[in-house]
Amino acid sequence: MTTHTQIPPAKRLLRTLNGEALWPPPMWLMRQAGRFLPEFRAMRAQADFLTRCMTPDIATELTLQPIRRFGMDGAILFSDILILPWAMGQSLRFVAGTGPVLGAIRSEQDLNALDPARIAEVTAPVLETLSRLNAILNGPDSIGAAAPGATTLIGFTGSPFTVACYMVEGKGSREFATTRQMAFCEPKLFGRLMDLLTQTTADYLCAQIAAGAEAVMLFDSWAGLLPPDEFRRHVIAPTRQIVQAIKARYPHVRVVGFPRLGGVMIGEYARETGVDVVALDTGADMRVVRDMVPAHIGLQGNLDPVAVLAGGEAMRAEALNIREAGRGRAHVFNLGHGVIPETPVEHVVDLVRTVRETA
Ligand code: 1CP
Repeated sequence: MTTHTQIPPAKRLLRTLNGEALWPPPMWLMRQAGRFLPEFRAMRAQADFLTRCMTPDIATELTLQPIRRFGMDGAILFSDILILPWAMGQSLRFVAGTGPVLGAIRSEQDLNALDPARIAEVTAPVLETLSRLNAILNGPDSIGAAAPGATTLIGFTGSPFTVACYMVEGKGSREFATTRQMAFCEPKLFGRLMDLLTQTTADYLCAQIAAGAEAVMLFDSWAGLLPPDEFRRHVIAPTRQIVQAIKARYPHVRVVGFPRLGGVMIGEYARETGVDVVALDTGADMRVVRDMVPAHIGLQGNLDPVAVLAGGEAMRAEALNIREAGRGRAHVFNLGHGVIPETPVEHVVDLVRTVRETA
């Protein structure tokens, strides 16, 4: 266990991930590096999405944009959960208006064509981006609104189940029925895919930590599609394996898990996976969840992104309500899902001011 004295006092997010209950809570927003920022949209024309992820100059700049503007406590790497399957050789394109399109994995043959040995080489630019970001964020200079050394660098991947959803379906979906049917009807094939993802995800997160990520987050955006036993098999078990693999090598590094739409399974997820912080989706009532999650585990979340789109008094009231619900706990203020692209920047400015006001 890392003692708190090793963490610079200014790194409020990292202190919270290590279990301290700070007031006001540190904050960052899922998808904070994104289309709602004019400076992000200005850089979109320069290169397509994958190129932006794979070019350290661009990915570093895009990661820092929300830090400069808002002084967020966390900087999340500009990347995507689908970089990992792409790095193993699965075809991937991002189509404007449609989202990601992948060459779907449906057979042993498709699975055998993936090559995990490529990951280290293909993701080298991502790791380079992380090491540059670590040097900048921990360097002597302020980053716009953020004081020197105050921002925590967050690496991430998708969780195996959520990444498998995109790999099998070949695109986004509301139900991921093809994927879940494969899990039921072809458990061997699906199990092999899940094992491959569990191993490569753990390795990739360890590589991100070695490169400079100060904490990591596992996005399981589609966890809530699964019935309880499948949730245990495809969400809890692989997450536990990944957390164990990380902790075996980096015992001090904190892991945030986001079992989106996990509902009543959140308590079991918190107790069984070993994550240090559970990120809550919009529908999870923090006043209920705080009693389901053991007290030593932190909470992250969970303002409705639509409240930030709406702005004004309704947003401020709901933000303060959530801040209050986390009082006395290690709580990272965040949204319940990503920032909506149409969100006015001034609403985010107002949100940051509201969460940080002391009362
Ligand atoms: O510019 C563009 O049009 C590309 C849009 C975009 C961006 C900015 C995509 C495509 N991904 C990202 C960045 C991204 N994705 C980050 C970066 C850091 C940040 O948060 O600011 C992160 C953490 C993600 C994670 C991600 N990608 C998730 C998990 C979180 C969530 O939103 O549930 C998922 C499901 C994806 C897949 C993905 N990538 C992109 C899109 C549009 C999608 C969703 C596809 C779908 O299901 O319809």
